[in-house]
Amino acid sequence: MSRAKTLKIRELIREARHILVVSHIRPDGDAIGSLLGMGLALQSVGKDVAMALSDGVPANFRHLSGSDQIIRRATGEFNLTITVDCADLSRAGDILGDRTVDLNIDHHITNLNFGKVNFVDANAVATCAILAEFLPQWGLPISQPVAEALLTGVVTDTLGFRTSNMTPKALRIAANLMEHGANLPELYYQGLIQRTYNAVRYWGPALTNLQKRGRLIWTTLTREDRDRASYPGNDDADLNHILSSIEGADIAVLFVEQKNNHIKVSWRSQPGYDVSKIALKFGGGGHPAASGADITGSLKDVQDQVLQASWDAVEKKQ
Ligand SMILES: [Mn+2]
Repeated sequence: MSRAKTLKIRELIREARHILVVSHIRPDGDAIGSLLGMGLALQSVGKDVAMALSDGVPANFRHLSGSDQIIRRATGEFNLTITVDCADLSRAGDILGDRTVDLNIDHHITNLNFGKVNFVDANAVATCAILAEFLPQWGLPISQPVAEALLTGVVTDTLGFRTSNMTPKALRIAANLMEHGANLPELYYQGLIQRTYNAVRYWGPALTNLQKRGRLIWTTLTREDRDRASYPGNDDADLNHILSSIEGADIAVLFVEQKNNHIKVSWRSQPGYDVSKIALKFGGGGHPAASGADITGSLKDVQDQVLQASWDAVEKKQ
């Protein structure tokens, strides 16, 4: 990043008094970590900071200090508006309203550069990794709570340092955050390993009914499964991580039944496939290795169509 941009950001921060920091809907560890890392660092130099997430903080990140300050709606006037980990404005939900974004900090290659100043590094493993590297240069210290927030984002976005974009630099950044007091084993456990009893019970029927045809595997999570397990969300409770660990499965498809005749479908694939192309056919999108779509129709119809398209992709490769 250029020296001029670093100085510009330093100046923006120095001159602002009331600052709004925002991250994305359906927040993950990097969204919450970068929001808290930026927000708490700004507070520590005397700024008046509002940290906002349209969907609030999920239960599994409420151990992070400062998470109780995160609000869902931003009211009042701000001199500086910052987004973190948002590739486009719609990702912020309805928080921004007609506010313009002064500073856009992100690591998504698809970032639309919607800020007045854009600090986007697609080689960074997480937005938290960018902050860990640059906060000190912007005049913001890395306290222990800031280090804990940032390490959470680095650990979760890399699935525990094992995504294909991992670099020696990312490990050095993590080591530096540990030196600032972040407890890696604890944050790793809370961000990636720990699950609720109900979430694992919810997986039960889907694992029992797991199906396989050649190198394609699939299963379904129904509304009834959720009710029986008293699982509060409408997502897959990370069952995808288990499906993508199965040997010999090139493409894994998971159907999650929703209300009103909607089925959430997600694909995970081994290298050499691009499941975003399949997702795109059904109005969805994503990455080559991980994609999703929200499809209207009965479970049976959606399964028939999606499995046919997914089977075609597996067969084409063979
Ligand atoms: Mn991220």
